[in-house]
Amino acid sequence: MAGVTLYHWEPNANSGKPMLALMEKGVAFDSHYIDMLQFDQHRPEYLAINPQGTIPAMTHGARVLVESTAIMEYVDEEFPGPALMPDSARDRWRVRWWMKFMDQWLAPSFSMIGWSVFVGPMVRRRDPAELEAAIARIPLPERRVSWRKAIHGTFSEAEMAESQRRVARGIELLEAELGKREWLASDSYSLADINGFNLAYAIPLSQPALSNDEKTPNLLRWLRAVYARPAVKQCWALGRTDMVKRVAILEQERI
Ligand SMILES: N[C@@H](CCC(=O)N[C@@H](CS)C(=O)NCC(=O)O)C(=O)O
Repeated sequence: MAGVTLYHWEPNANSGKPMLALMEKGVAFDSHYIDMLQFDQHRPEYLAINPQGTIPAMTHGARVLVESTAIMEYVDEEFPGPALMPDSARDRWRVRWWMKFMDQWLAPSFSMIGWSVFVGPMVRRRDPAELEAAIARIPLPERRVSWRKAIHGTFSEAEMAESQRRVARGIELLEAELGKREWLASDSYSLADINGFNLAYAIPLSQPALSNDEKTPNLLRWLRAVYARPAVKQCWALGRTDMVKRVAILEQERI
């Protein structure tokens, strides 16, 4: 059988999606940790796999796959193991609706806050000339802009306010949806839950005024239920940064 190699950073956002999907399916894979904070994703060895210089990427035999959500769908269809898409067309539509909403509208706002609160401060202390050289090696021009803003702390107030607005709205929508059923998009655990958890696992810690057991009981119930899954524990155990270790908040009985 052709081997699977996953190039990923932490179990967080886009990298965590295929990591967790593979683990839920029980697919063995070679894990290549790409240290985003050391700009490994822009080194020639990795650009030979994904010329865009973004993570994650997966190889399956001679196939090279990029785009985290599309990789998850590939993993679900290509390998045996528990189905991660529901049976009915309506529920599959709902899974895809949520994944599109998160990937396109909500995740970029979480990501801007994450870059400004964690990623920027983690790399900012380094030698400015070294950082400029690292930025110059980034293949996508729009990513050069984001990295500069993260490093220099120059996301505008309006940009940050819009991100915070979207995060608040996202929390409301998740809470309402999770009041309707056990899992996010259907009565069975699906790719929408994997996608959503990667975005939302630290919400009670990062947005304590908006999300806690009193204000968002359904969201908290769901976060704890996802975190209780063996594959999720196995996946988050691979986390190396303090950012990802925030998942431990879900071990508290009351938040
Ligand atoms: N749409 C892509 C986005 C990938 C992406 O932006 N990944 C981030 C990490 S979550 C990244 O590579 N950031 C590092 C960089 O842009 O240099 C996907 O879903 O795979």
